[in-house]
Amino acid sequence: MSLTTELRKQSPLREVEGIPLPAATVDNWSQIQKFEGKPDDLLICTYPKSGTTWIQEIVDMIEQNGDLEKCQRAIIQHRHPFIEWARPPQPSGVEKAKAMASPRTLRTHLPTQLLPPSFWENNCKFLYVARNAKDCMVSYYHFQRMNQTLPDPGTWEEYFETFTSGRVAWGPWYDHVKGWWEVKDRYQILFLFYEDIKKDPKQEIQKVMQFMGKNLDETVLDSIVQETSFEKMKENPMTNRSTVPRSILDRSISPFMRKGTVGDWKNHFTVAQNEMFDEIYRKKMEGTSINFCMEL
Ligand code: PPS
Repeated sequence: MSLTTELRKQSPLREVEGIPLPAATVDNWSQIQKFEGKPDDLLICTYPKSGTTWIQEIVDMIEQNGDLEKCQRAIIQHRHPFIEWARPPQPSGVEKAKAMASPRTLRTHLPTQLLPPSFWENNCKFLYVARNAKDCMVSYYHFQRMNQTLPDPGTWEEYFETFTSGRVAWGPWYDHVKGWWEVKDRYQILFLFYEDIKKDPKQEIQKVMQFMGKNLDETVLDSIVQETSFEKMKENPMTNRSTVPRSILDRSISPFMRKGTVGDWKNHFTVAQNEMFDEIYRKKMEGTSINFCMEL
């Protein structure tokens, strides 16, 4: 059996309250639930493939006052502990977060109902980035093709069904986005859209800066806009995942920094799939005021 097949077999998804999660995360679940958020934590929250890496780099550039060299201190996965991440014998996300000095910036893909309760109790700051469901699906499909620790996505037609029915790691897109949208006015939550950052990065980066309580001048902001562009981050070994072994992320199948655009779904969805998805989406998202931009 090849290493790739071996990895995919070893890493089935298991469920917590009906949400599929990587098996190692489920094995570590009691530690994750007991995790102690601190009042000065900033938690970056996203559904997978919604621009997590992008907002992490933006946040770190703001934190480091635009000093790119300081952001090069470590690969992005190591700068902000991923709280539910576990791959023994490596230290888990919880262990890394506990070892980190405050103020901490952490990241998660968890839906609201699975978040460790202390984050709510301590009124931490949450930065949520949402991306339209169709582009998320396309991005996740290519990621599952290249990520040997996630289930093989099969054909695009098969994946369309898998994603649409929410049988992917971290569960259905609809409930994730709705869950965070519904609590956004009750907690310290800055809710951003991938499409808005793409359209007007400076304006959105300014919102992040204000939310973080920072005040950077125009030239610094301009350089953050430049350094966090897709083109720059694709070439940056600290953000493009090129240091991850190919047995885990196989870049010969698809790059991690793939296209970074709004509307790539049009190159994947058939007319019939689009109609079917719109109908399911309408039902799943009924009653919510959230609006997505599907193309720029
Ligand atoms: S993960 O695995 O869940 O952490 O992935 P995540 O970082 O959330 O999402 C990856 C997608 O975000 C795109 N990306 C960017 N788009 C625009 N600008 C910048 N700077 C940027 N950085 C990352 C990345 O290319 C993935 O999207 P796709 O559509 O697959 O290209």
